[in-house]
Amino acid sequence: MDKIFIDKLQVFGRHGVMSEENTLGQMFYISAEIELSLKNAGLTDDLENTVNYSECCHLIKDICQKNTFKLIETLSEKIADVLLKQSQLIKRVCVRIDKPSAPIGLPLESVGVQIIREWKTAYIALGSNMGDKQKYLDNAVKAIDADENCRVGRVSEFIVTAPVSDIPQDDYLNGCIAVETLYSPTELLDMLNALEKAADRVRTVKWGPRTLDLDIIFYGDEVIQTERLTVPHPLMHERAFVLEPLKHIAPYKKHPVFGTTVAQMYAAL
Ligand code: A4P
Ligand code: MG
Repeated sequence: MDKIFIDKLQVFGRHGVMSEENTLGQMFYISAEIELSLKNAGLTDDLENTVNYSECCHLIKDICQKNTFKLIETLSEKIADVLLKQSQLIKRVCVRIDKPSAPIGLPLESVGVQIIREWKTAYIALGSNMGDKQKYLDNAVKAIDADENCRVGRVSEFIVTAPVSDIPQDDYLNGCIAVETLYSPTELLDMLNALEKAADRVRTVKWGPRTLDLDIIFYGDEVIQTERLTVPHPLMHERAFVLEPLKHIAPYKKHPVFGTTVAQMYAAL
């Protein structure tokens, strides 16, 4: 990927765990690599098609000067977050902070941190079979898009499906969306669970009727198995109500474990 880089921007700041660091302050050297495609800008010679590095430098300077953090980890996290939200063109940033005057009492050139943060693509399956189903799904898509750490991309058609369950219940309305997100998988799950809760979802029986169900189908190409979360969703490949709408928006997306595409999984059902 192409990059814009800022090398060792010098900013005076008051970050540190020691109280004298917060009062006296010291110099921080901040570097950033901002990944985006520069081709369009190169072909058109138009600043609109790239990111203004001067603005980025001033943003970094402001974050460093207007806050006092104990940790340069926090400072780097804030800088990465602001840069990633600065333009839709930015996919990934690497932020490095050098603190050569850190009060360590040993001869060294510099200490510091370096972090890489990026927009990840997640696919989320939506389902509802109670109340105004269309409204529950529409509101969920709107709420996800309104979250500053998410950008909704493609939205599938919503389709009516027969319930897959031993419990008699109404037909479902199902859909899938692609979301660019800065959340980690568990943060994304927390956000989705909060939206389910806000939609008056009550968990009584597994696979029972629900106002709103939001499942993470894929998160990039990550394979995750924790107590709270399994990604890819363990039953997605067996479920037409997931695969059919997912095929509308991502037919060639590959399952990171099976290696088959969404279209192939759907055809195999
Ligand atoms: N959890 C683990 N992995 C994930 C993940 N990838 N995404 C955990 C979201 N949550 C995940 O989920 C229970 C717990 O699973 C969560 O608290 C989370 O920590 P839940 O939403 O309360 O339970 P659920 O939805 O009943 O279970 P599950 O396994 O998500 O089932 P499905 O696949 O959602 O099935 N028929 C039709 N036609 N359409 C439907 O949408 N949905 C279901 C539920 C059954 N039949 C259906 C439909
Ligand atoms: Mg669920």
